[in-house]
Amino acid sequence: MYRKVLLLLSISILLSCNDGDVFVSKLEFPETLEYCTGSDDLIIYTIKNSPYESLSVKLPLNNETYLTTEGLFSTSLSSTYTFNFRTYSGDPSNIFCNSLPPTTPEITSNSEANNGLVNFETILEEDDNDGIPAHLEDNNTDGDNDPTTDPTDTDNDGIPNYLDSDDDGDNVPTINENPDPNGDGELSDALDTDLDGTPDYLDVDDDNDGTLTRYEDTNSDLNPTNDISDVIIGPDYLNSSVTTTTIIDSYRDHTKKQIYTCFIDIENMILINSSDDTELINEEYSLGIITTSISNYTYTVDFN
Ligand SMILES: [Ca+2]
Ligand SMILES: [Ca+2]
Ligand SMILES: [Ca+2]
Ligand SMILES: [Ca+2]
Repeated sequence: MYRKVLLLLSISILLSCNDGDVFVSKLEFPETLEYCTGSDDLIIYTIKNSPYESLSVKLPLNNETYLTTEGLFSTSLSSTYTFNFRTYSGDPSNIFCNSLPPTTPEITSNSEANNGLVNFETILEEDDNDGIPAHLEDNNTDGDNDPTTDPTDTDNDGIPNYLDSDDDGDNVPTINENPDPNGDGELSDALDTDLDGTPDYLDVDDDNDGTLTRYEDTNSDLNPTNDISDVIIGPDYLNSSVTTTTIIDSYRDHTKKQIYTCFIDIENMILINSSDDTELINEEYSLGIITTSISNYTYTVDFN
Protein backbone atom coordinates (compact mmCIF):
# COMPACT_ATOMS: atom_id res chain seq x y z
CA MET A 1 0.00 0.00 0.00
CA TYR A 2 2.80 2.36 0.91
CA ARG A 3 4.50 1.78 -2.45
CA LYS A 4 1.27 2.25 -4.34
CA VAL A 5 0.82 5.64 -2.81
CA LEU A 6 4.40 6.59 -3.57
CA LEU A 7 4.14 5.64 -7.21
CA LEU A 8 1.26 7.94 -7.99
CA LEU A 9 2.44 10.31 -10.66
CA SER A 10 0.19 13.16 -9.74
CA ILE A 11 -1.44 13.96 -6.50
CA SER A 12 -4.40 16.09 -5.77
CA ILE A 13 -4.28 18.26 -2.73
CA LEU A 14 -7.28 19.63 -0.99
CA LEU A 15 -6.98 23.36 -0.81
CA SER A 16 -8.90 24.73 2.08
CA CYS A 17 -9.28 28.47 2.33
CA ASN A 18 -9.97 30.47 5.44
CA ASP A 19 -13.41 31.41 4.21
CA GLY A 20 -14.37 27.76 4.09
CA ASP A 21 -14.08 27.27 0.33
CA VAL A 22 -12.61 23.93 -0.56
CA PHE A 23 -11.26 23.07 -3.99
CA VAL A 24 -8.71 20.80 -5.49
CA SER A 25 -5.32 21.97 -6.68
CA LYS A 26 -3.07 19.64 -8.61
CA LEU A 27 0.62 19.75 -7.83
CA GLU A 28 2.12 17.94 -10.78
CA PHE A 29 5.89 17.88 -10.80
CA PRO A 30 8.59 15.72 -12.37
CA GLU A 31 8.84 12.48 -10.42
CA THR A 32 12.64 12.54 -10.56
CA LEU A 33 14.01 14.63 -7.72
CA GLU A 34 17.25 16.56 -7.49
CA TYR A 35 19.20 17.19 -4.35
CA CYS A 36 22.07 19.25 -3.03
CA THR A 37 24.05 19.11 0.15
CA GLY A 38 25.42 22.00 2.10
CA SER A 39 27.50 22.21 5.24
CA ASP A 40 24.52 21.43 7.45
CA ASP A 41 21.55 20.57 5.27
CA LEU A 42 20.23 18.25 2.62
CA ILE A 43 17.94 20.01 0.15
CA ILE A 44 15.71 17.89 -2.08
CA TYR A 45 13.76 19.63 -4.82
CA THR A 46 11.88 19.39 -8.06
CA ILE A 47 11.08 22.25 -10.40
CA LYS A 48 8.99 22.91 -13.46
CA ASN A 49 8.87 25.77 -15.91
CA SER A 50 5.28 25.94 -17.00
CA PRO A 51 4.41 27.67 -14.75
CA TYR A 52 7.62 28.36 -12.83
CA GLU A 53 7.22 26.44 -9.58
CA SER A 54 9.22 24.32 -7.17
CA LEU A 55 8.73 21.86 -4.37
CA SER A 56 11.59 21.53 -1.93
CA VAL A 57 12.31 20.05 1.44
CA LYS A 58 15.23 20.95 3.67
CA LEU A 59 16.44 18.22 6.01
CA PRO A 60 19.38 17.50 8.30
CA LEU A 61 22.42 16.48 6.27
CA ASN A 62 22.56 13.03 7.84
CA ASN A 63 19.35 12.22 5.98
CA GLU A 64 21.48 11.87 2.86
CA THR A 65 22.47 8.39 4.07
CA TYR A 66 18.83 7.30 3.61
CA LEU A 67 19.27 7.66 -0.15
CA THR A 68 21.78 4.80 -0.28
CA THR A 69 20.65 2.62 2.63
CA GLU A 70 18.03 -0.06 2.16
CA GLY A 71 14.99 0.32 4.36
CA LEU A 72 12.33 2.67 5.69
CA PHE A 73 13.30 5.94 7.36
CA SER A 74 11.39 8.95 8.62
CA THR A 75 12.29 12.43 9.73
CA SER A 76 10.09 15.24 11.03
CA LEU A 77 9.58 18.65 9.53
CA SER A 78 10.11 21.58 11.88
CA SER A 79 10.46 25.34 11.87
CA THR A 80 14.05 24.81 10.69
CA TYR A 81 13.51 21.88 8.34
CA THR A 82 10.58 22.75 6.13
CA PHE A 83 8.74 21.71 3.02
CA ASN A 84 8.07 24.53 0.55
CA PHE A 85 5.92 25.08 -2.50
CA ARG A 86 7.03 28.22 -4.33
CA THR A 87 6.13 30.07 -7.49
CA TYR A 88 8.53 32.33 -9.37
CA SER A 89 8.69 35.16 -11.86
CA GLY A 90 11.08 33.15 -14.06
CA ASP A 91 13.10 29.97 -14.41
CA PRO A 92 14.10 28.76 -10.91
CA SER A 93 16.80 26.33 -12.13
CA ASN A 94 19.61 28.23 -10.42
CA ILE A 95 17.82 28.87 -7.15
CA PHE A 96 18.91 25.66 -5.47
CA CYS A 97 22.39 24.40 -4.58
CA ASN A 98 23.70 27.93 -4.75
CA SER A 99 25.40 29.46 -1.72
CA LEU A 100 24.51 32.91 -3.05
CA PRO A 101 21.03 32.57 -4.56
CA PRO A 102 20.52 34.80 -7.59
CA THR A 103 18.40 37.96 -7.19
CA THR A 104 16.16 36.81 -10.02
CA PRO A 105 13.78 35.19 -10.51
CA GLU A 106 11.66 36.55 -7.69
CA ILE A 107 9.68 34.25 -5.46
CA THR A 108 6.11 35.31 -6.15
CA SER A 109 4.53 33.06 -3.54
CA ASN A 110 5.75 30.77 -0.81
CA SER A 111 3.82 28.10 1.02
CA GLU A 112 5.58 26.33 3.85
CA ALA A 113 4.98 23.30 6.04
CA ASN A 114 6.84 22.98 9.30
CA ASN A 115 5.09 19.92 10.57
CA GLY A 116 4.57 16.49 9.12
CA LEU A 117 6.74 13.53 8.41
CA VAL A 118 9.14 12.93 5.51
CA ASN A 119 9.33 9.23 4.67
CA PHE A 120 12.08 7.51 2.72
CA GLU A 121 11.76 4.02 1.31
CA THR A 122 14.96 2.83 -0.34
CA ILE A 123 15.37 -0.36 -2.31
CA LEU A 124 18.59 -1.78 -3.74
CA GLU A 125 19.06 -3.62 -7.02
CA GLU A 126 22.40 -5.21 -7.84
CA ASP A 127 23.98 -6.68 -10.94
CA ASP A 128 27.39 -8.29 -11.39
CA ASN A 129 27.71 -6.66 -14.81
CA ASP A 130 29.53 -9.74 -16.09
CA GLY A 131 27.89 -9.79 -19.52
CA ILE A 132 25.49 -12.63 -18.72
CA PRO A 133 21.77 -12.00 -18.16
CA ALA A 134 20.82 -12.96 -14.58
CA HIS A 135 18.33 -15.64 -15.69
CA LEU A 136 21.16 -17.48 -17.50
CA GLU A 137 23.26 -17.56 -14.33
CA ASP A 138 20.99 -19.98 -12.53
CA ASN A 139 20.58 -23.72 -13.04
CA ASN A 140 16.93 -23.22 -12.05
CA THR A 141 16.91 -26.39 -9.98
CA ASP A 142 13.75 -25.17 -8.24
CA GLY A 143 12.01 -24.60 -11.58
CA ASP A 144 10.71 -21.14 -10.75
CA ASN A 145 12.82 -19.25 -13.32
CA ASP A 146 13.93 -16.88 -10.56
CA PRO A 147 17.74 -16.68 -10.17
CA THR A 148 17.39 -15.20 -6.68
CA THR A 149 15.67 -18.25 -5.17
CA ASP A 150 17.83 -21.31 -4.51
CA PRO A 151 20.54 -19.61 -6.54
CA THR A 152 23.40 -21.39 -8.23
CA ASP A 153 26.84 -20.70 -6.72
CA THR A 154 29.36 -22.50 -8.90
CA ASP A 155 32.47 -21.65 -6.85
CA ASN A 156 30.75 -21.93 -3.46
CA ASP A 157 32.08 -18.56 -2.34
CA GLY A 158 28.71 -17.50 -0.95
CA ILE A 159 28.04 -15.15 -3.87
CA PRO A 160 25.34 -16.51 -6.19
CA ASN A 161 26.33 -16.58 -9.84
CA TYR A 162 23.89 -13.83 -10.82
CA LEU A 163 25.80 -11.47 -8.50
CA ASP A 164 29.26 -13.01 -8.82
CA SER A 165 31.67 -11.16 -11.11
CA ASP A 166 33.97 -14.22 -11.07
CA ASP A 167 31.67 -17.22 -11.25
CA ASP A 168 34.29 -19.96 -11.17
CA GLY A 169 36.51 -18.21 -8.61
CA ASP A 170 39.62 -18.53 -10.77
CA ASN A 171 40.54 -14.84 -10.38
CA VAL A 172 39.78 -14.12 -14.03
CA PRO A 173 36.53 -12.10 -14.01
CA THR A 174 33.68 -13.74 -15.92
CA ILE A 175 33.45 -10.81 -18.34
CA ASN A 176 37.08 -11.45 -19.29
CA GLU A 177 36.42 -15.14 -19.95
CA ASN A 178 34.26 -14.36 -22.99
CA PRO A 179 30.91 -15.89 -21.92
CA ASP A 180 29.10 -14.29 -24.85
CA PRO A 181 31.54 -13.30 -27.62
CA ASN A 182 28.89 -12.09 -30.06
CA GLY A 183 26.95 -10.27 -27.32
CA ASP A 184 23.55 -11.59 -28.32
CA GLY A 185 22.57 -12.58 -24.76
CA GLU A 186 22.70 -16.27 -25.62
CA LEU A 187 25.68 -18.31 -24.41
CA SER A 188 26.09 -21.18 -26.87
CA ASP A 189 29.17 -19.38 -28.22
CA ALA A 190 30.83 -19.06 -24.79
CA LEU A 191 34.59 -19.52 -25.05
CA ASP A 192 35.73 -23.03 -24.12
CA THR A 193 39.51 -22.93 -24.59
CA ASP A 194 40.21 -26.56 -23.73
CA LEU A 195 37.03 -27.85 -25.41
CA ASP A 196 36.12 -29.88 -22.33
CA GLY A 197 32.48 -28.86 -22.48
CA THR A 198 32.74 -26.38 -19.61
CA PRO A 199 32.96 -22.78 -20.77
CA ASP A 200 35.97 -20.84 -19.48
CA TYR A 201 33.85 -18.64 -17.21
CA LEU A 202 32.81 -21.77 -15.27
CA ASP A 203 36.08 -23.71 -15.71
CA VAL A 204 38.64 -23.62 -12.89
CA ASP A 205 41.34 -25.07 -15.20
CA ASP A 206 40.81 -23.28 -18.46
CA ASP A 207 43.60 -24.98 -20.44
CA ASN A 208 43.07 -28.39 -18.83
CA ASP A 209 46.76 -28.72 -17.98
CA GLY A 210 46.11 -29.95 -14.45
CA THR A 211 47.07 -26.66 -12.81
CA LEU A 212 44.20 -24.52 -11.59
CA THR A 213 43.88 -21.21 -13.42
CA ARG A 214 44.02 -19.48 -10.01
CA TYR A 215 47.45 -21.09 -9.45
CA GLU A 216 48.87 -19.97 -12.81
CA ASP A 217 49.64 -16.62 -11.22
CA THR A 218 53.42 -16.48 -10.95
CA ASN A 219 53.54 -12.88 -9.73
CA SER A 220 50.83 -13.60 -7.14
CA ASP A 221 48.85 -10.44 -7.87
CA LEU A 222 45.51 -12.31 -7.99
CA ASN A 223 45.40 -11.79 -11.74
CA PRO A 224 46.35 -14.78 -13.92
CA THR A 225 45.92 -12.75 -17.13
CA ASN A 226 49.28 -11.00 -16.77
CA ASP A 227 51.48 -14.07 -16.25
CA ILE A 228 52.73 -14.80 -19.74
CA SER A 229 55.59 -17.19 -20.59
CA ASP A 230 54.90 -17.23 -24.34
CA VAL A 231 53.55 -14.00 -25.80
CA ILE A 232 52.40 -15.77 -28.95
CA ILE A 233 50.14 -18.21 -27.09
CA GLY A 234 49.15 -15.82 -24.32
CA PRO A 235 48.63 -16.12 -20.55
CA ASP A 236 49.89 -19.29 -18.87
CA TYR A 237 46.38 -20.19 -17.70
CA LEU A 238 45.46 -20.60 -21.37
CA ASN A 239 48.74 -22.32 -22.28
CA SER A 240 48.57 -26.06 -21.59
CA SER A 241 52.32 -26.51 -22.01
CA VAL A 242 53.02 -24.22 -19.03
CA THR A 243 52.11 -25.57 -15.60
CA THR A 244 54.10 -23.31 -13.30
CA THR A 245 52.20 -23.51 -10.03
CA THR A 246 51.87 -20.83 -7.37
CA ILE A 247 49.46 -21.68 -4.59
CA ILE A 248 46.97 -18.80 -4.42
CA ASP A 249 44.06 -19.49 -2.11
CA SER A 250 42.42 -16.08 -2.04
CA TYR A 251 40.10 -14.18 -4.34
CA ARG A 252 40.66 -10.91 -6.09
CA ASP A 253 38.18 -8.18 -5.16
CA HIS A 254 34.78 -8.57 -6.78
CA THR A 255 32.70 -5.80 -8.32
CA LYS A 256 29.03 -5.18 -8.87
CA LYS A 257 26.69 -2.45 -9.97
CA GLN A 258 24.34 -1.07 -7.34
CA ILE A 259 21.22 0.97 -7.99
CA TYR A 260 19.46 2.52 -5.00
CA THR A 261 15.95 3.81 -5.65
CA CYS A 262 14.61 6.03 -2.89
CA PHE A 263 10.90 6.89 -2.82
CA ILE A 264 10.17 10.01 -0.78
CA ASP A 265 6.78 11.05 0.47
CA ILE A 266 5.47 13.52 3.01
CA GLU A 267 2.57 12.83 5.28
CA ASN A 268 0.37 14.89 7.57
CA MET A 269 1.61 18.25 6.42
CA ILE A 270 -0.18 21.57 6.29
CA LEU A 271 1.24 24.00 3.75
CA ILE A 272 0.56 27.59 4.74
CA ASN A 273 0.85 30.37 2.19
CA SER A 274 2.85 33.19 3.80
CA SER A 275 1.00 35.99 2.04
CA ASP A 276 -2.65 35.08 2.49
CA ASP A 277 -2.54 32.29 5.08
CA THR A 278 -4.35 29.83 2.81
CA GLU A 279 -3.72 26.26 3.82
CA LEU A 280 -2.89 23.32 1.60
CA ILE A 281 -3.62 20.18 3.58
CA ASN A 282 -2.76 16.66 2.63
CA GLU A 283 -2.40 13.34 4.35
CA GLU A 284 0.20 11.82 2.09
CA TYR A 285 2.02 13.39 -0.82
CA SER A 286 4.39 11.49 -3.09
CA LEU A 287 7.27 13.90 -3.62
CA GLY A 288 9.22 11.67 -6.02
CA ILE A 289 12.22 9.44 -6.51
CA ILE A 290 15.98 9.79 -6.21
CA THR A 291 18.08 7.14 -7.96
CA THR A 292 21.72 6.61 -7.06
CA SER A 293 23.80 4.37 -9.31
CA ILE A 294 27.18 2.99 -8.23
CA SER A 295 28.60 1.33 -11.33
CA ASN A 296 31.69 -0.28 -9.82
CA TYR A 297 31.11 -1.19 -6.18
CA THR A 298 34.16 -3.18 -5.05
CA TYR A 299 34.10 -5.69 -2.21
CA THR A 300 36.21 -8.48 -0.81
CA VAL A 301 35.19 -12.14 -0.85
CA ASP A 302 36.60 -14.59 1.68
CA PHE A 303 38.16 -17.76 0.36
CA ASN A 304 36.45 -20.90 1.58
CA1 LIG B 1 29.96 -17.66 -6.53
CA1 LIG C 1 28.14 -13.96 -12.60
CA1 LIG D 1 37.83 -20.00 -15.92
CA1 LIG E 1 48.75 -23.47 -18.26
